[in-house]
Amino acid sequence: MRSARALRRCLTTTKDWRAVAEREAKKAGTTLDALTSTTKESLEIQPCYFGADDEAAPGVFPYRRGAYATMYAAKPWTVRQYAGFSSAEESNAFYRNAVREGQQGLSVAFDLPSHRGYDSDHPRAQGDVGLAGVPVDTVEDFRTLFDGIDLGKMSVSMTMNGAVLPTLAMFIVAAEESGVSPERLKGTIQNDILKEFMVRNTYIYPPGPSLRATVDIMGFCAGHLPKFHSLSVSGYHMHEAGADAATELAFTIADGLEYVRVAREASLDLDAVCSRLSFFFAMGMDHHVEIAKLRAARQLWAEELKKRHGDVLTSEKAFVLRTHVQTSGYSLTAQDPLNNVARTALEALAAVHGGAQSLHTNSYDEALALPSDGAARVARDTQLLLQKESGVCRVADPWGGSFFMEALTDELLVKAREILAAVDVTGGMLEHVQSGEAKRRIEACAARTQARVDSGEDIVVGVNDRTSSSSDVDVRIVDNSKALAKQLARLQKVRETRDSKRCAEALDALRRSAALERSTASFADEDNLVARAIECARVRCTLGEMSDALRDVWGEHHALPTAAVGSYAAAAPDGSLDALREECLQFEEREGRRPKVLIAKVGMDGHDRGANVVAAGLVDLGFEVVSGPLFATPEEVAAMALEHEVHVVGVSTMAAGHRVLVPRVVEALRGAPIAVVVGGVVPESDRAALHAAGVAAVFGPGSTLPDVARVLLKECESEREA
Ligand code: 2CP
Repeated sequence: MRSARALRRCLTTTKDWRAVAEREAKKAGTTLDALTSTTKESLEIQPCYFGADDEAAPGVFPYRRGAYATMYAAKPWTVRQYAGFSSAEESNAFYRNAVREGQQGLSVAFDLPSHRGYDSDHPRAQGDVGLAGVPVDTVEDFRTLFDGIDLGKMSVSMTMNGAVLPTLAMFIVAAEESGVSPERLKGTIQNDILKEFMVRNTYIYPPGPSLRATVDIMGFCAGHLPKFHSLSVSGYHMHEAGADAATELAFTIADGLEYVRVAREASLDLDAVCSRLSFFFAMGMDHHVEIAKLRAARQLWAEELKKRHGDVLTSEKAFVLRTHVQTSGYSLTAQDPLNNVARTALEALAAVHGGAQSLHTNSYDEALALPSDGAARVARDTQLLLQKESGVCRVADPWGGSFFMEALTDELLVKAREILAAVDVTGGMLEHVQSGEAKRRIEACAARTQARVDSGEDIVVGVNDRTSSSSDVDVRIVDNSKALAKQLARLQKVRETRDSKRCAEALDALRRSAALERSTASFADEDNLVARAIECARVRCTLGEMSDALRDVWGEHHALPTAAVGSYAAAAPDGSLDALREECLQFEEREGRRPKVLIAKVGMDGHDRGANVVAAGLVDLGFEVVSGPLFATPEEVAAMALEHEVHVVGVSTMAAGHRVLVPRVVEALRGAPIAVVVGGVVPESDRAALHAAGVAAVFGPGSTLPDVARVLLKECESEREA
């Protein structure tokens, strides 16, 4: 029976909820009463349900049940598909069409050279321009990208971390030149550099100065762009790199807390900063765990923020974790790709039941190539049918009060708090990242997961539960040469028509401000790095020039490859690796050395989960493995292979650069007794050309480590005999 105290609390909460819900309904242009809906059966559905003893309510601290009291009943989540490819013109046409067909927010994917701060005419950029996103060199590219789109109305998310200062500056200037002042801009910049050092790898500068750029952006946005989210604290990439839900949850919240800590140290207005912090999580296939993850994330964030900064935070909005969600790319399979439609729908449903504010649904062909138009349409429509056909928008937190879901949420909270406490012990997330501890934990998770899939303990339908499958779908092939020619011509024109003296002065000022020892984070500070980058963008300095100016002062970050040696073998069933280990031993006895492989990343593609898992697993089997650095040129890869006298080079490629870059690796090794194999996202239609260029084998997503190892051993053997 309920105690009088519990009843009082319950009533208090419901009253709190009602007040917030009425406010929200008014903001959404309706009334709370109007949010009660009726089914075909004349059943009445209220916007929220409460248990008798239930203290928790959506829209009320600690927000476990939702960021908003009325959730989707008053305003559905934003359908926000991440896209960008080839050129600003083509991406603009794609966006305009998507908006016409029901997309509600934009999310820009930049190409890899832009991420790493290279103009499209930089020698290192060749092979990657316009492939995994749109190239942006100057303000003119931004003007073209958003042509015909009202930036005062449309919210725009930009996934950028490395070259974040030039990108934000060029966006602001392009908007100004189209008549939209900064205070009207709505949207988000990812600007989450900590996770780049852990998993995503599109950093440019060392952690210290990178974090300084982050804080200057937080400060600048808090003062000048009040509707714009200055940071999207991202767990997504941790999930994709193999982190389990508790690790993704804890590390993401820890990253967020680190940003708030440095913002406080810089004396920024914490209410303004926290009210426009946003988050970004992945949704994988473990349905209930993923729903619980978002519920736990909101509660953990609100409670930790209160504990650490409750003495200065006064705005309610500051405590609310609002999040974008993307369905998992890692869960998609190259085998039977149409099955991915079902996977994505299930993951999207988890995001919605978990209470996401904004959602990207992946295309079914993404394990094969960049999304085709048809696959992108199915992905977007998956969200539209959830919003418009399924009835999921009627009620907030439909899982609230479920014995199972509440217990799962509590258990995840306990696990995440344990991880958070361990991070605190090491001195916070910056320390945890710099020591490599965070990356090691995620890589160990990834190796264990791979071993469970390879052994069949975890089933992936179409991959390890049957012997035959198909990958027969048409995929998008971006013609890099056309995109490059167009881009280079526009860049050249800007360089020829601008005032070079003013450019040099603006770049000097940027350099001087970057060299200052003191904080420049305040929006009122003329040395604020966003303000300086805006001056550069106005006079048409390029993204590469601004990035180079900062490189001059801050230097570059070079990560050492890591491999979670032992994790794969520890998770593999007893005895399952014995035969392969024996073959490696026999090779060593014959040759006097172990089979030796260079695992290489080439071009601007920083996705290293697969490369790291393979490298660590091969060591567990008895190979000698050299892990190459990220972002190597084909010629650097070849030189490293020769220097280390490997038998085989395994090139890992995830971002479509393989068509140009891999043949260059083969060419640079011509005449040497070294085979080249490729692993990653390689469309079926590209395989023949790779084989014709001299590639010995191609491994797509879903290849098991033992299968890869067997082929590598064979190649080591034939190179030895050659
Ligand atoms: C929302 N609103 C409501 C309600 N719900 N008003 C009344 N009743 C409700 N029930 C209001 C909000 O208060 C807000 O107004 C406005 O509607 C918009 O809502 P929101 O919740 O702020 O949604 P949003 O504008 O879509 O913003 C969502 C996020 C934002 C998460 C806060 O940061 C975002 O869109 N992030 C997207 C990040 C992204 O696209 N990342 C791409 C990653 P006010 O503004 O007046 O308060 S690409 C990934 C790849 C893989 C990569 O990284 O490599």
